[in-house]
Amino acid sequence: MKNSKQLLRVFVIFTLALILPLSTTLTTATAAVTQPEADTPLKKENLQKLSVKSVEKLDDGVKLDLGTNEAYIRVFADDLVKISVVKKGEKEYTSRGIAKTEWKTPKFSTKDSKDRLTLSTKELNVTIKKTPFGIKFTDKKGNVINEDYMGAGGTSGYEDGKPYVFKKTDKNEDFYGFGEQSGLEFNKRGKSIGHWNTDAYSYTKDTKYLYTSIPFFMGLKNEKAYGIFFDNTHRSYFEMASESDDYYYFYANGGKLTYYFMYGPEVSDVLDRYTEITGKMEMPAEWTLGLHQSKWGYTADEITDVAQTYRDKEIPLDTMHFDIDYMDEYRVFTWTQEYKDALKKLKSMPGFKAIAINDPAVKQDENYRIYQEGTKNDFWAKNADGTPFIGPVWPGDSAFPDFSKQEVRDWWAKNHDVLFDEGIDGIWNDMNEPAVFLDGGIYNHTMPLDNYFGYDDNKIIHTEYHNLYGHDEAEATYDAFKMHKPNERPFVLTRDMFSGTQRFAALWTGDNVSNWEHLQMSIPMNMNAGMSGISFVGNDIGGFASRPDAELFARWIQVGAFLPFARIHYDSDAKAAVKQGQEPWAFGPEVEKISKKYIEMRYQLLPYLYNAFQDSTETGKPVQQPLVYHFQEDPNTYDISDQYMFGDSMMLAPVINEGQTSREVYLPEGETWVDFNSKVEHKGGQTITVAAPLETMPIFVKKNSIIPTREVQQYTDQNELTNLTLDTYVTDKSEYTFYEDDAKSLDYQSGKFNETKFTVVNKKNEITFDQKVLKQNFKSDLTQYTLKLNNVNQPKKVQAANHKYKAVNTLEAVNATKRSYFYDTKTKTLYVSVPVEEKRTVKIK
Ligand code: MIG
Repeated sequence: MKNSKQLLRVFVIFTLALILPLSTTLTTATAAVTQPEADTPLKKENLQKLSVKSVEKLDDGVKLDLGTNEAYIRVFADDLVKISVVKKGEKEYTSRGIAKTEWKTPKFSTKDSKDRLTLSTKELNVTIKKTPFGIKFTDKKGNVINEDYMGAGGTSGYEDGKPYVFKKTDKNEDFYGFGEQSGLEFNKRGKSIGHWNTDAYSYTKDTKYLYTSIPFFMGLKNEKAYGIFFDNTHRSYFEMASESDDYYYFYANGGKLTYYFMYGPEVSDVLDRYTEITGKMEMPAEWTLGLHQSKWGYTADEITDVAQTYRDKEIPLDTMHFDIDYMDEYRVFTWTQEYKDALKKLKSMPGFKAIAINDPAVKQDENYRIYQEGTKNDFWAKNADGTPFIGPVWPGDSAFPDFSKQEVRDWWAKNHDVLFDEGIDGIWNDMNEPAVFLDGGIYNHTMPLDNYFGYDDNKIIHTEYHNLYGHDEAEATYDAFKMHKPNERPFVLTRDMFSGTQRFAALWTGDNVSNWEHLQMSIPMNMNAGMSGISFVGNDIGGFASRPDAELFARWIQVGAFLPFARIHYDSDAKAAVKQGQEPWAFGPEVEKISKKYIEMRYQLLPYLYNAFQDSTETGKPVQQPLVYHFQEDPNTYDISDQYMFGDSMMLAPVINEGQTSREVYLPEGETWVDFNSKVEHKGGQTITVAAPLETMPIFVKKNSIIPTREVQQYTDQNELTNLTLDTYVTDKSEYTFYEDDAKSLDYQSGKFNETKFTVVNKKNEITFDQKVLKQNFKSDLTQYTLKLNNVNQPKKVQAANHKYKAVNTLEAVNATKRSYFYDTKTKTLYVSVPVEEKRTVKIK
């Protein structure tokens, strides 16, 4: 044993010696992407041939005797069933990704015949074919939503310990979801997808294993959607009609066969259910929706200088990030004095928040408190022989906390006072795959597969735990806020996720690259994250590895300003071939102006963005939405990878190709679309070409929308929100329910929020505006709504009951004059200032 440890040590040192110089001298373009060991294909000739021997009725479903195995089919809701196939006598399984385990079983009936057994709810029939065993889901009209594939020899079961399921594929069936995935296509039909959380520095469109594992997807056929969540934390594989057009299948390297089947038919219903099972995100603090700036390797002075430059140039910014440079030789939960001072200085400047990175690896150093405590308390992940696993990461040889243990999570949470006490507002969890700087052999950039977590009498082998490591670290970090900042909304940013991590953390998509392909890839990647319950997602703006040129940065900041999570972040200078900053002003005055314009737009749209997040907390709706989320009746939207909805009303069609100054845009059917820049209106159901010079990103607003906006601020809570502008595009009727709370505390959870519904109706010769208070439990500072009506004719009069509104000549005058209006003849825009207390209908004739 001693020998092997020594060997390991030699290996570690040797490998470190190899890796460290390489990573600092190689340019990013030539560095190979780390990937795990080779895939382990399913042996299709060895599939189990199961059949139902007998049926036992349960309160919430049925238990089937399959001979060597048993199946449980549990009805959790009219459109939700949990399927488990286990070895005889084994229990069903629920991973730590699951948020809800108690379901109120709805009424259902069972019909048992010789060949089949059918469970029926109000929305779904689940028919089980007995020989061979197979499951079919149909709607109440008898349409097949999804069914097991019988042609492979076995539909579901185990092959050499690998749980698998085969499903029939319809020729019209498309697939979305799977969390963070590489590739330029949004639609994942035809793809081989794998889940094994991997530190994939400088990945490409063809890299199979990225940082997260979200074994959930949605199938869409004949305009109807269903979802399947394979609740298995082992390395998993999804062959989505990649081998044959007739079937798809999924399997894992171990664990149990457990999946949840949910029926829409709306895409939005599926996502709502999936995020009910795995948890919805909580309301983010508003400051987290502002712009973030970050670089690996900012000196202490640079952090405050960059922040000050933002203010000097009047480019809005909320947050500076502290990368690993702030720690004392990369010891977690420590500081070097100069960065501590920089933080203090930053926090004394108006409106700045700070986020600190935190890595899981704890430096092996007998004189370091965290290492001492973890060692004394047996808190580390272990080698197969029971000794603590030690592997090199940034601090050198390190131990890895075993986050599967509650006591370790509590301890980890507790130590965050070291960061919070100095003024840190949010935590950024990196390297939590967990990444280890040992490649090849038994390592593949992480721990050996036979490492274990948990307790000696209840071991969780690394193969099972790997994909959950970051999830549990995120929970521990989330708990740190509960412990130290009990009435603040936590902000955890993580690189690693499993299904359900969205309830603790936001996701950034790791070490992307400053090239056009990555800008392109970021869009389908975020849309699929959104289709997997991860609404709070963003990519390093400008790209992390390597450096962008001016044009790429300009295009990237246009996209970046509308990311759910908007952070500019870039790699240390040591790894870049050229000296190039990635602050908005680093590319000269033209790009600075473009950056400022789009960042200001984000800040103007803050009420709209904040409300989109609020929506997500209730429905799981993405913030960056694929078109199919809204337009599933329009098959032209199914494969669109370069356009998306930002919230419910704005469609973005960014330019993502070098040298391009115009582009084609598909306008979904059934709507009228207003070009946000020119105000020209277009009918939906057609593709148009729009001009897009470098300073312009094409944006379209769906007609019959209201977009709440506000004044530009330098940071999100610079001013009280007193005047809300309702940017309105109305053909016949626009409605919007505006949510408002204190934007930072947890008081909203006890009902301290307001909801006001605005209705704008456009009749023949009259436009009316109504506001209706739905909920009022928060002390708002709002005094005025500025109703901004786009593309309307000049009114003769504006009146609410006996209040006559006064015509004024400028926008400033509208804002300064109670009950007034201004018509801009040039742009055909009408501004009406409506006091919040106006309870009568405002009539515009
Ligand atoms: O091994 O902390 O993805 O955002 O700047 C690299 C340094 C470690 C990887 C993260 C990146 C971060 C960097 N980290």
